[in-house]
Amino acid sequence: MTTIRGMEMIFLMAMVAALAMLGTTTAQTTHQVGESTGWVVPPGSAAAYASWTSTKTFRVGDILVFNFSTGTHNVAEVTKDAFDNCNISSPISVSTTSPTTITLSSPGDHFYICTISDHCGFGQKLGINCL
Ligand SMILES: *[C@@H]1O[C@H](CO)[C@@H](O)[C@H](O)[C@H]1NC(C)=O
Ligand SMILES: *[C@@H]1O[C@H](CO)[C@@H](O)[C@H](O)[C@H]1NC(C)=O
Ligand SMILES: [Cu+2]
Repeated sequence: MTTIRGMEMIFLMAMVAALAMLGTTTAQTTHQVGESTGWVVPPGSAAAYASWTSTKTFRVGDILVFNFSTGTHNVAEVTKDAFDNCNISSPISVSTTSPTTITLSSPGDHFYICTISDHCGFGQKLGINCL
């Protein structure tokens, strides 16, 4: 009996350790923005990226990959106001090289637009909420 109890105890401790590891290990997801379409002036609907984000869950530590033709588009992080109005005058940051990889480092809303021509106005804009 004592042997079985001992085995049970070791098994339980191993289970507890495994669960503790699951709890603290944050799985990092890489999101290809727009999937195979990439980061473009969305064909068809300006709601394309909103539709894409609605199928995703974004967490701190996740990575966004914006794939585009360098020189044709860029990735600017902007404020909500700039996002809503497609105001390209003072982005928080701009990346001009594809692919642009952004690691989500804080929870909350994050907004990205393309500042070239009127691409944002035609729907090249991505707003996400990060958990
Ligand atoms: C990235 O975009 C370029 C230019 O549009 C395209 O040729 C390439 O296939 C894309 N790569 C991926 C992994 O989607
Ligand atoms: C665009 O943003 C800048 C900086 O925040 C602001 O000064 C300007 O008034 C905005 N332009 C429009 C058209 O909203
Ligand atoms: Cu663009």
